[in-house]
Amino acid sequence: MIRMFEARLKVYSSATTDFLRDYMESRNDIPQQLRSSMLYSLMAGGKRLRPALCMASCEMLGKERVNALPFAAALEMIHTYSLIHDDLPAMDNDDFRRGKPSNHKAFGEAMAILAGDALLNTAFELASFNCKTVDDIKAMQYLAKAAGASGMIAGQVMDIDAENEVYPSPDPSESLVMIHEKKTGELLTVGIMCGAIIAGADEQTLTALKRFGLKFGLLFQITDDILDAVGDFKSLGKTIGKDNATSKLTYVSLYGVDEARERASAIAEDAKRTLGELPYDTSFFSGLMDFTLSRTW
Ligand code: GRG
Repeated sequence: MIRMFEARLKVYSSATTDFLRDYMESRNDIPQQLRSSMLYSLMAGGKRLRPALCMASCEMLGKERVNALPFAAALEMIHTYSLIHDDLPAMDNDDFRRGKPSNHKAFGEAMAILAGDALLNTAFELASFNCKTVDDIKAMQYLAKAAGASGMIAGQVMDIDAENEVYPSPDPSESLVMIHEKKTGELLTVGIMCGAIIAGADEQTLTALKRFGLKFGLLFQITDDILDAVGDFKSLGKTIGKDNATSKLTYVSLYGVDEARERASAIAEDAKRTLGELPYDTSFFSGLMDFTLSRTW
């Protein structure tokens, strides 16, 4: 299952990288230094998971992945913007990302802020100019909401509050789920939903995909917490051990590595059960669960 998943991830990843490179090369209206800074982070590697989820759900519902490709690339632009801003000294203050100096280390803080802003806006230019159907417009609305002030950015705000021990719930485990769902889960989930929307999914399918996506988002962030504790810089391409150094509330700080792993496995099983409700070939997404549980990057 993992091999099949990895082979398909590679196909989606190359399609995304080629599309992003061609698109950015065509945008010679963007000032050269800004375009270099945007391209630096877009081309620094990364798993391309969000675009893969989008194209895979589009294919799962029977439409060719090319229909979801501009949208998938837009998702990767938004994700890349979030990483650039997350690494800034005012946020997580990270010097490395995707195995390279983070954007502000390579281009300076001002250009990194602007490259993030530009990627966010360019994502919506790209997605909106490729809207051909009412479903495409619906997908864009979902994307704007998930990435926005009540979605991923709200999650980042909760995360910053948590550093000052201000939590969204008196129950730490509930707080963790709330922060993870917003900060990480929303964008991953909307990737899955948008591919399906573009392929004409009905509301029942979208509801099931949303439930699956949020479970997957939580699983993904738990494994991110575990990798921060036991992963290595070479595989991950970013500084590790930061959560412990900053006494951050994570699955590892709350439960320890072993229990965090057990919880991750239980969530993966639960997410697979949700997939079982869908009358489609969900093998890519079951493979995603196994890949996430054993991932090292
Ligand atoms: C608006 C100023 C301003 C900042 C926004 C929204 C935001 C900052 C940050 C988003 C929060 C964030 C970065 C969440 C982390 C999610 C996560 C686990 C990222 C790593 O994703 P991977 O492993 O990365 O898919 P690759 O490099 O493989 O793409």
